[in-house]
Amino acid sequence: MTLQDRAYAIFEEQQKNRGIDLEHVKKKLKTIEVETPSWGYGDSGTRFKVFKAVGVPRDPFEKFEDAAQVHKYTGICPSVAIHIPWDKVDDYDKLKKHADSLGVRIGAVNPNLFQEDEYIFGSVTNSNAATRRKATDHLLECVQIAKTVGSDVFSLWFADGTNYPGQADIRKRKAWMHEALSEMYQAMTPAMRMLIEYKFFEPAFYHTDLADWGMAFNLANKLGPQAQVLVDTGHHAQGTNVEHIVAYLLDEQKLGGFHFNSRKYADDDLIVGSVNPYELFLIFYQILDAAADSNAGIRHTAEQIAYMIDQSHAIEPKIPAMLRSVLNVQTQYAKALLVNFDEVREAQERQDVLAAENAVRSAYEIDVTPLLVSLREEQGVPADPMKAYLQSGYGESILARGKGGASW
Ligand code: PSV
Ligand code: MN
Ligand code: MN
Repeated sequence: MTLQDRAYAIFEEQQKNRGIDLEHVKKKLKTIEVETPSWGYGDSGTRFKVFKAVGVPRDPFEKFEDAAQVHKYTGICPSVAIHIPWDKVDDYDKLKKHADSLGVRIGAVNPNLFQEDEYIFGSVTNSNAATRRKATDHLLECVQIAKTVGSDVFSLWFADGTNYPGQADIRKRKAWMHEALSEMYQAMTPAMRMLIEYKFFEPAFYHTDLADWGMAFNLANKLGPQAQVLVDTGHHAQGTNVEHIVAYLLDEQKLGGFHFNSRKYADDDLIVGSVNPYELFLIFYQILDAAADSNAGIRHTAEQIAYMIDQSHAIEPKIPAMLRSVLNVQTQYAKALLVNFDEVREAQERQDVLAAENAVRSAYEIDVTPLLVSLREEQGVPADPMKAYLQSGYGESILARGKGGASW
């Protein structure tokens, strides 16, 4: 018996004693998929400078090659989000085939409405009708691209907002946002979903057109069932109870997906789980709770969640940083699966505050290494994905690409 076999046998017995069936836990762990973003493999930086690294992909095809490495070593990242026009290619079918050949697929399509001079005062909310038309046409172009590459998810984030009181008509902009998204909604196939992201500030500092989950939720409700809210974990004010938002949106069957990342102060881009792993655990606790709801619609919403990473690393080597992120997500998901929900509910019914809190927290405190190693053995991926990647030589081989790769 190897050390791991012994560790797993003890782990299994401990969990059995806690009332947890590890076969069920493993089954759930085998179904989670975490999408990585194409822009996470390119050069990145801050508002002040884009740092140029050696070995960064020079085009979307190479971004997919790097993303395929993350899938190869973790087994849970079979899709890659694209950002248009950052990932604009002449032949999307060729990109799709390239992804297929690497064992991955194209995931969410992210329209980019913040990089052109014309969008300085907004894109779909610009008071200039021609600019709004151009922005809306870009959304429609993205629907066409999604049809070509076989993707059925859109992640929509708008940099639209204003910097000063009186700068623009907030209510008109609200109507224009709705108008543009309605046009896009109409163009979608029935299988497609539009995930609407919100962010409370930056780049606008006075008002942001979609500033919080309530605005995204209201808009999604008006648009229809194929529109849902995307929770980017980095887009909240300090102290926001993100897991509460998650539970609320799940209950309303309007939670569409996540952009995972961490932040200590303002926006995003720190490795998910690096700053507050307990928050990530508590998000999964809410999701798993909803996944067992008696309401089939809520269960379905929980099952359909698109888990995506939204990080572009500036000071870290990009592929290992993405591996770290994915592994952090998997670890917290595994821990949340160890919550004994009956125990929580019984304590809630008794209004035993400490027992209820303990039932949740105690799962978080468990070291899930033996479980994950056993899972990876079953999935045919390395027990230590990070170590295996670092020893693979891939990181060295891509240095031949030189400097000057794609940004974001
Ligand atoms: C900007 O805040 C941002 O990080 C949003 O979260 C988007 O999802 C992402 O960029 C890609 O456009
Ligand atoms: Mn995001
Ligand atoms: Mn962001």
